[in-house]
This record gives sequence, structure tokens and C-alpha cells, in this order.
Amino acid sequence: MGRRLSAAALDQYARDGYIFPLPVLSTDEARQYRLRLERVEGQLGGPLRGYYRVKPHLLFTWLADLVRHPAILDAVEDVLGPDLLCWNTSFFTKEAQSAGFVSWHQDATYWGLSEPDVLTAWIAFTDSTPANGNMRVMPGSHRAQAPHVDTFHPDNLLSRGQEIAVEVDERQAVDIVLRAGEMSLHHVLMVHGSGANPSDDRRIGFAIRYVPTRVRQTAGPRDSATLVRGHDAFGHFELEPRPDADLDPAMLALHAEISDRQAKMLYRGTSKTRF
Ligand SMILES: O=C(O)CCC(=O)C(=O)O
Repeated sequence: MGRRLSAAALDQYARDGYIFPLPVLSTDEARQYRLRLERVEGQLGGPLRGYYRVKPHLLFTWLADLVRHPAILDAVEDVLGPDLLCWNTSFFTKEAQSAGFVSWHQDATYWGLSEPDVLTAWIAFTDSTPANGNMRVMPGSHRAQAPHVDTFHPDNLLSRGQEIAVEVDERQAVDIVLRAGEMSLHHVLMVHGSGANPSDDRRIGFAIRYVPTRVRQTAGPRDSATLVRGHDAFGHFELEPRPDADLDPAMLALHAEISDRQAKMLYRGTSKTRF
């Protein structure tokens, strides 16, 4: 038994590579998060694009709070230990009646992190169901890295449209069905993906990537991360400050630098970028 997860849930994570559903926010809190995002989208003239897709928790106080939410961190600590960094965040938003999809892939493929003790907390800002293109996972697929190819498909929500280059038996896939305010956790080597959203409403998920402080960046320049719990005895990452206000000019400048560095790392080996 951990701080938040039962022994059975921890066994399931070790065996299958994922756990869900875990409540984080009330339905009303989830709605407030969606409204905040949609207010920002209204100000910016549409869905988040370019650098706003990278680490938005450095630009918005309400996302800075969310990556530090005890209901998330207690569960993450049970898996990764007490000293935790938030390495990255991004929205996975599928518009109503849109073709946007996520090809089958493993997150570890291009992230350059030194070990697979890395997980994603995927927080549902709306319900996420088969009707609107929920995430799907392949149980037990997190034991080995498989080769990938880049497709840069225009409807693929992933940075390089990366796709696993081995057969995926979709009959074994599990639907990660979440109510707004719930989260799932998945391992960095988990094979996962999702289909289009034919429904009349948006599907919005906020993905938070957590690592223990012992993990290093092995690809490219010095990387940065946000210490969200415990103590960093390793200093492998530059520690990022917390924003005091939304779209604070100093944070915007720092965030642009960090996003540039991240783009170089994520797009290494290709001349194309999507930022
Ligand atoms: O939102 C989705 O459907 C997929 C999310 C995903 O690929 C991820 O969190 O790594």
C-alpha cells in the first residue's frame, strides 16, 4: 500500500504499464479548468499552437497548481518515489467532429531520458470515451522499446507523427475511459494511441510527464524541469521557476528559450518541425 495506490494497483502498473481511473478533480473543478483553457484560447484566437503547446504549466498559474496537485503527486510518488520533477506538459485536444488522432507509439522513443522510470498522468478536462476518441493502451507492452517511423501525418497530434513499426494487435487494446476530473497513469514505454473524435463536443486531456530526480537527459543540450515534490540531490536538470501570473513577460521569455531547446531535442535527426 502506498500513499494513494493500493498494492493491487501498484502490481497492475508493474504488470500492465497503466492504471485508471483515479479521481483528481471534482466535475465542477474539471469544468473550471476547461473554461480557463477556453478563455486562453479565446484570447489567443484558437487552440494552443506553437510554443504554447510546450510546458504550458510555465505560463499559466492554474496549470502550475495542477502539476503540483497532491491527489496527482501522491499517486505518482507511489510509483516513482518521493523526489519528483515535472519534465513536460501538453494538451491533447481533439475538436468536435475532427480527424485528429494519435498513432500507436511509445513515449520514450524521442525523449532522450536516461531510464524508463518516467510516467504520464493524463488528466481528463472532459469525459474521454470511445465516442470521442479516448486513449487506448496495449497491456504489458511497456517491457521493451520497439522501432518507430516518422509519418508527419497532418492529422496526427504527435510531434513527428511517430508510429510504432511493428504489428499492434488492436483486439488486445484497452480503452482508457475517464470522466472529467479523473486521470490515468501510463509508463513511458507503454504502447498507446487514440482515434478521431466524431462527437459533437471537444475531448480535452492534459498530459503531465513526471520523472524522479535521478533521471538525466541524454540527448542534446542541458534540459530543464520543475521540482514539484521532495528534494533534487542530483542537479541533472535546470530547475524552472513557478509563474506568479498568467503570461508573465519574464516567464514568456524563459519559456521561449526552453521551448527552443526542447524542439531541438524532440526534432533531432529530422529537418521538419511542427512548432
Ligand atoms: O491523448 C491521447 O489520445 C494520447 C495521449 C498520448 O499520446 C500521451 O499522453 O502520451
